[in-house]
Amino acid sequence: MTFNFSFCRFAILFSAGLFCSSPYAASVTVQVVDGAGQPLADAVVYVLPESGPAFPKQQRPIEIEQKNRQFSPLVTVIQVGSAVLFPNNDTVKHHIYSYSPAKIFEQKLYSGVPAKPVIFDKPGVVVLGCNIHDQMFAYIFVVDTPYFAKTDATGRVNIDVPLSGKLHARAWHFSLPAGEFPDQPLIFKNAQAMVNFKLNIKAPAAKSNVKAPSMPADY
Ligand SMILES: [Cu+2]
Repeated sequence: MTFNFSFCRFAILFSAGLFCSSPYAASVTVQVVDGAGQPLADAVVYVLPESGPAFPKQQRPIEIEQKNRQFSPLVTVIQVGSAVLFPNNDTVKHHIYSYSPAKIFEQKLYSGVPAKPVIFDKPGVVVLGCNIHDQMFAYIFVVDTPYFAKTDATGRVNIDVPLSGKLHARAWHFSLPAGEFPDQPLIFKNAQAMVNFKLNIKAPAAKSNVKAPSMPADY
């Protein structure tokens, strides 16, 4: 009896030790679909604390290339404060810019890899364009959390998160009406949470149907 009790206590302590030594304690599974219930690719999902201090920053090197007169990838999600490099891997020059309030910048006519990355210091949606090629556009979604993911064709993502206080998840897609960031609280059971987002999008917008941003005359 004593042995069993001790063993049991040991097992609990051992598991607790493993649990605590992991940087992540819980996992969130998210399914994103469009208005017709079809899996939605290129949706961004991110997890935020409901109150209290923001999550710490995790810096990761980010690149958005220009290739075949397109930006790649179309959608990039980054944490506030991240540095993004925009290498031009085409033989033609590009002049890239954003006039989105979250980040106004331009990199004038250049080829190759710019010496300096661009720092994105405010959360929000940044729409990239090219002053030479109107068909070029891309989205950078800047979030104030290191816990984010982008859906693939299955519309499904897993995000590992620390289990600290109340958390909620948000979703975003470039075809959503401006300013819409659907939000849901996360309810954990055995360190697992599942959330479904049905976004207010009639059908995933074909890339060619999305209008490229144009540079305003007073920019
Ligand atoms: Cu261009």
